[in-house]
Amino acid sequence: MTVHLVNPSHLSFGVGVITPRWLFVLAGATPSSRGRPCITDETLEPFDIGSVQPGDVVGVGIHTGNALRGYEIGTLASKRGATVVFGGIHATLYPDEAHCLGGAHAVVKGDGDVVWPLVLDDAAHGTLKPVYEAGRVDADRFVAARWDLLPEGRYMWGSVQTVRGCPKHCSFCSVWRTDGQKPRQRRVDAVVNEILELRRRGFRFVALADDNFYPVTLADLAMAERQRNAARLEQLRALRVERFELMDRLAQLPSDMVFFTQITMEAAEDTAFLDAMRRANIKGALVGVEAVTPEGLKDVYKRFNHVGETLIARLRTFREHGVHVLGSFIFGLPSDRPSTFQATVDVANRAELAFAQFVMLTPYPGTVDFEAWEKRFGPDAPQVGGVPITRHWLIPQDQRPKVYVPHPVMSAGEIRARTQAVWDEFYGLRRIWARSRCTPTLRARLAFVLISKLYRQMYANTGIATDSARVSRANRWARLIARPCRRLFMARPLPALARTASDA
Ligand code: B12
Ligand code: SF4
Repeated sequence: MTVHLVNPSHLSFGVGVITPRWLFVLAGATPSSRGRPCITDETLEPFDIGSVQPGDVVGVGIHTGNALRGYEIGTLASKRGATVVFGGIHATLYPDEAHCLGGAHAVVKGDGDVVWPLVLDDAAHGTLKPVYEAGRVDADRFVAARWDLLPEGRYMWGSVQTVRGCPKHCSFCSVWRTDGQKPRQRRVDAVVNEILELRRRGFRFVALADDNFYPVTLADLAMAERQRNAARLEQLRALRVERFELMDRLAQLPSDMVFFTQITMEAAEDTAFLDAMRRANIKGALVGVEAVTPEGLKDVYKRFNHVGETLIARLRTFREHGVHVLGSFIFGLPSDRPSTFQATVDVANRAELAFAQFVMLTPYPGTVDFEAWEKRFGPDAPQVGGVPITRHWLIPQDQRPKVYVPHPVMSAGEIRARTQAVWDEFYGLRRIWARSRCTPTLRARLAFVLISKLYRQMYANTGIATDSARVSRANRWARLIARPCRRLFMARPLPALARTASDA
């Protein structure tokens, strides 16, 4: 019995930016008695269905965007006599879909770390259950990724998770509902060991694939103090101390390491935290700015963010403390107006962001926005090829409309065109070249330019463009520049690096 693990994608670029972590974690959770798992990441190349034999187990992990391709793989694998198991956020939210459309024999809801060996046992004994309620696993039971199974020369960044869950409750995000609002922080040693293993293999760029790297804010601490809630205060302080411990350990790793993470803007008020990030070589962070107006922030339940000059000052604080920002903005919020687009790109430029992404408000399942959007249609949602658009992920890729929350004054077409224009302006060559000054050498500046262009092609054109010629042009472009880009990220492997910093 061979265990196959497949990350579905309808587009393959040959080279991937970030390692899809779940593949290597599930491989780590596969007992050695089940042999060496075969890993396929279809963002590199399509899955070879011919490699599946009767009696094999095929594990497919899906998020909403790749669910349909996942169902295609599951159905084909099932026809070849394999046992098919689905997992991932989308399967957690819609387990029945995987059964009806994906040939699933079983679906794992929640974290796969602990339940996976059990599923494989049940598959071997013919006692598989249709659904496994795996829930949220405690941080000390998170399984380490098996980086020894990484295909050679394919990825630019490794990915290591340090915390799951986020205490916030943004309306467009499902994380706080699925991963929970209680931060589950991994042991420092476990995190460091994985990073060391990646560095040994020549990875010096590592994404800390966390929902929110800053789960305890100064405001949280102040509130617990005001409420004289000693137990809560102690708990929050312990979490904060652990964050600093982790960053102290990261600071002791080889000095060429570069980390990137996701964080809320509140971290700008905590300069001790930012300084620890800088020492730890966490050189960049995605910050969810989302909106530049108070109304927009209210729309997304993110009133803890700032607007106006304070917003610009907060974003600059990151940079002043050595953390470059990838600002994330959402367009299409009910309060957005045509003028919001230029106002947003002006903020992005004035705040001296290194990178920015401009996404259109998309109703993702499991979010507050999705529920409201689905409810508006009731049973009469418009259909494409017999599929209601409230199940847009089931519409074949070439006919799938880009679904966005309807807007009171702008059509989806107008929002899309204005969003593209913002990408074009922010990623114009002259602007990128000016931004590249944030890097120390000419070589690094050239790398910055190449990466900016790659990011723009991979993200904007394949993500928000509806014109298929533009999408396939962007795909070809991305394929072309992805390989030379990858080389810029790699370092000399250090096979002799000690196992943990404390072994050194
Ligand atoms: C890191 C990350 C990224 C990174 C890296 C992606 C990569 N290559 O891995 C980047 C920044 C590139 C990214 C991009 C995007 N992301 Co993202 N990302 C994440 C994040 C924060 C962590 C994912 C991760 O690595 N987790 C660690 C692994 C170990 O956990 P896991 O994937 O959940 O897997 C566990 C279980 O789900 C389960 N499991 C998973 N698969 C399987 C399979 C089987 C067989 C079994 C048994 C179990 C199982 O077991 C695993 C171990 O416990 C998640 C948030 C989250 N909490 O999931 C969002 C998240 C997955 N992203 C999301 C989105 C929307 C996107 C984008 C579409 C954003 C955008 N607007 O463009 C793009 C799409 C990219 C793409 N085409 O894949 C959404 C997905 C929502 C949805 N319903 O699909 C999430 C949930 C965040 C959110 N705000 O809601 N993302
Ligand atoms: S968008 Fe970010 S801050 Fe908001 S709930 Fe999701 S992970 Fe947390």
